[in-house]
Order: sequence, then C-alpha cells, then structure tokens
Amino acid sequence: MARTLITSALPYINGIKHLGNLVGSQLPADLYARYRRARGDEVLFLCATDEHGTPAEIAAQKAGKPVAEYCTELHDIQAEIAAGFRLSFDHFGRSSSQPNHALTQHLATKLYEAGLIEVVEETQIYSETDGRFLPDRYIEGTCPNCGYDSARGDQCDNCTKQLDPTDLIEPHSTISGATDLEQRVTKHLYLKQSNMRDALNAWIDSKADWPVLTTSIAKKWLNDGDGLQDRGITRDLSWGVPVQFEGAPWEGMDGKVFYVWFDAPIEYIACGAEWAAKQGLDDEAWERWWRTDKGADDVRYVQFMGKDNVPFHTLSFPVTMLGAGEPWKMVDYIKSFNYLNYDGGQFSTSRGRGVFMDQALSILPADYWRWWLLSHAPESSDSEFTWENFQQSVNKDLADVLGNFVSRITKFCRSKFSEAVPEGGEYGEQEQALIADLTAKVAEYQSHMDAIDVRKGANALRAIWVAGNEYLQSVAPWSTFKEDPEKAAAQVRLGLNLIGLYARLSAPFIPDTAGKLQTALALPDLDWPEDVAGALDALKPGHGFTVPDNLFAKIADEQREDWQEKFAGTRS
Ligand code: B3M
Ligand code: ZN
Repeated sequence: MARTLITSALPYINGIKHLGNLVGSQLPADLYARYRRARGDEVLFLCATDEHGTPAEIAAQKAGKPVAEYCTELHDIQAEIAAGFRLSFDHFGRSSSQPNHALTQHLATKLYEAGLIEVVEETQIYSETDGRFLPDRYIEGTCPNCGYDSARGDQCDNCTKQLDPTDLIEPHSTISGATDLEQRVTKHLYLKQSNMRDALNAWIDSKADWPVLTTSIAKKWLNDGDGLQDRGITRDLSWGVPVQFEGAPWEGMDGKVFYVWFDAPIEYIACGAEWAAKQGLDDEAWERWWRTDKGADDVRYVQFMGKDNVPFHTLSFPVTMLGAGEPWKMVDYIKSFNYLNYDGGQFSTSRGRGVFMDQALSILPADYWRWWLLSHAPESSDSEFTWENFQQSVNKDLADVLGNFVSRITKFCRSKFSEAVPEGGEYGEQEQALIADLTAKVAEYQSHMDAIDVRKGANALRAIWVAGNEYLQSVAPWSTFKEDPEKAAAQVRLGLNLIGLYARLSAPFIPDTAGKLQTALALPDLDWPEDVAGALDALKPGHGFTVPDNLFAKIADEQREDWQEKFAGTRS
C-alpha cells in the first residue's frame, strides 16, 4: 500500500484566517489527502496552529488574556472552523505542545553538536523595571528621522525608516512605559545556514519535478542576495520553547525562547507524535512516517503552502533537518501557491479586508466555497475573488450542471418507474460512446490530480459532469419513454449510475455533496472507480434510491449584492 504524508502550512494563531489563507495551503492539502485516500493510499494528514512569536503575545494582550489561554481558545476556534470546511486532518495539533518543545530542544542540541549553531554575544536593550531584555518592537520612542513620537525600535511606521532601538530619542518600554533602559551584553544562538549552501543546492537540484514557483523562489534566496545568511534563532520572550533547558549544551540563556520560525516547522513532526499519543499509539506509529530508519523511506511526503512560506521550507527548515544528522524524512514535493486577491485589492488580516473563514460558513455551506476556491486556485498566477464570479460558478457548475442532472434523473425515474433502478435493456451505442468518453476523461482527471494541478483537476471534473448532462440532453429519456420505455429505462439506469460515479469522483472537492449522493443512492462506499465501465453498471435493476433534496441553491442577484455590500468594508 502506498503511503502519503501530507502537511499544510500551519495557520498562525492570532485570529481567524481568510479565504486567501485557506486556498493557499489547508484546502488544497485536504483535496489531495482525500484524493490519495480514495485511491487507496495510507495517508497521514497533519496540520496545527503556529502559536509562538511576538504576534501571538500582542494578540493576547489586545484580547486582555494570558497568552497561553488565548492560544488555547484560538486553537479551538480554528479547529472548529476547519471541521466546518471539512478539512480532514488526521490531527490538528499545536506548536506549543510538549512534543514540539522536546523535539525543538533536541534538534537544536544536535545542530549545536554538528557545529551549525553558534552562541553569539550581543549588546541589547535591557529594562530594569521589566526585568528582561526587550525585543526591538517592544521599545518605542521618537523617530530621529521624522519626529514621530511612537516609532518602534525596529522601524518607524510614519516614515518607514528602519531603525535600531538605540536610534530612538527618549526610548521607553512598551510593556511598562519604563525609561530605565540600558545596553547589556547578552547571548543568542545563530543558525549557520551558509555552511549548508552546497548541500541545499544539491538537494534542491535533485527535485526536478517541483513546481517552478517553488524552485524559483528557493533558488533566488539560495543564490542571490542574503537569503542564506546566518540567522538568530532565539528571542527574548516568555512564551515559546525555552532555550535554556536541562541538558542544554549552553548556559546563561534563561528568559529566551526559540524564534517562531525555528520551532514551527518542527511541529510538522511533533504533530505526528501528538497524533500517535492521542490515538494511544506508541512512538513507532509516528516514526514510521517520519524516520527513514523506521520505515519512512517508502513514504512520499508532500507539503502545501503559500509562496511567502517557501524560503522557510526550502532553506531554513531543511538546514535543521539535514544538519541535525539524523535520519529524518525530508519533503518529496512542495506545492506552493500565489495569492488570492479580494475584489480589486488584497485580503488583509490586519485590516480585516475580505471574507474570513467563519463568515463564509455563516452564509453558505462548505462545498460552495470549496468548489469555487479550488477551481480558482492561484496556481500559475495570483487570482481574484469577486462576488460575480463566485455567483456564476455556483449557479452554473454546481446548480445547473451537477445539481440539475441529479434532480432530473432521480425525479424522472421516480415518476415514470419507481424509486429503484429500472430494468431496461442493454446499454446501446450512445451509452457505449459515453462510457468510452468518460473513461478518457476520468484518466485525464486522475492525471491532473496525481500531479496536484488543482485547477486542471477541477476543470476535468467539471467536464465529466458536463458530459453526463449532454448525454441526458441528447438521449432525452422523457421523449424515448413514449415510444420505447425499455430503452428509456436503460438510459435512466445509466443516469443513476452516473450519479454514483459523480459522487465518487467529486468527493475530494465537495465531500458533503458526495455524502448526500451516497445516501440518496444507497451506495455501499465511495471507492474510486478504477474501471469506469464497471462503475457505470454497478447499480443493478431493483436497487432502491431516494430523490435527494435540492443539492445547491442558486445565488440570486439581490443576494449577491447584499453580500457584496456586507463584505465591502473591513471587520474589526
Ligand atoms: N504560520 C504561515 C503564516 O502565518 C506560517 C506558516 C508556518 S508553517 C511551519 O504566514
Ligand atoms: Zn519616522
């Protein structure tokens, strides 16, 4: 049995994600996970919330909650919304979990032993009142450039000048307002990424099949400019994975945690450990996915992410994985995405612009969104969500093509025969022609899905729906019935079997609808139709069914305008 390990980029904890985030990683990852399972693979599909770093602390502060409590709350909210979109994670973990703490500390130790982590002494601002070193953005003062009085230690928001905290006039701590700031010597850990340049180049060169978007970004950062500079991987924060732990090979680093981008990808692995623990399984259960010495060498590992996350997954995380010198399973394929824009501009979390995942589900069921987003996935370039386009796709593809087909066939059968597959004769010429056409179309669909070409996959699926509609239109059982009820019965029998085929093929895109069709047709399972001719003869005469409720409601113009207006502004 083939085994496929799938991870989606970890959604950051500081709020509910928008549809652009969803289509850039979690949703296509789910599509692929569902497809691979349907094809019979053993799949482990992992995702988690990314919970450390300054933005988490700031969001918690804004919410007036301790950061641990805030993260637990937001994790549960994100998990619930993910379930609402039918994201079929085997586990939705947390980067703040104990396994991630342990593994992050372990890998840092290994990297240190391999000479890839260096302890560096630096001068940094210390606040006596706060009793801690302050990260640059926790210091504010007057901008020496423009005089703005709330410039941050890293940058002035007014004139955009990049600053050092020592540039600020009358600096103070944003935690306490204290002005007793002084420079003190402190230690930080640096990851010596540049030592790994040749190894990374060779590794990326060995991935000839990767999408251009992924390799071009990786190569750009790797070879021109300063993408592969040695990076500080520790921060002065209290929330995160502690740098000073029992058995650490360094000293004097109390009060520091690892940089969020150091521990977040490690959570991909730790999430496997969380999953195993939750199932009551032992370490072997996750190690056979993640360690090549424990069976993971026959696993195919695929990652999904937005293009802004590519450098971290092609450079810094591989430095961690390769540099630790242990047999960790490396990624085999990185599927990356461009951006989805919203109605003439960008989606923006900080400005609350666009449609957010919770809002989307509050107005329409998941399948409507899944279909639009996946069939418009920003693969070869950025793409744009407009309400007109959304309305058109839903009304045409889902309601007119798929929904209408199902409704016509089932209702016609009920009225002229019964709620069971009718007897009728053999399939005739037109039926054989359709079967041949669909056999080719299903093969095409599979080849796009195998290649994780999401839009092409959606187009091929739509073409399969359309072929059924055209068949129905041309054989017109409602006319045939008058002269040759036997023949009409065979046409209806094929039509009902087509619904079964659609349920199976469409499940990765629109799982709820597939489930409804499965129930209506009393299908024993949604196994992949390896043989199209066989699948179209699977439901035998006498097999009972029920007419499903209308599958998709069309979006009326007034409704669309309403939403357009409702989501035009920003949300607080
Ligand atoms: N949390 C995605 C983001 O917020 C980031 C992904 C981490 S994947 C290890 O941009
Ligand atoms: Zn300024």
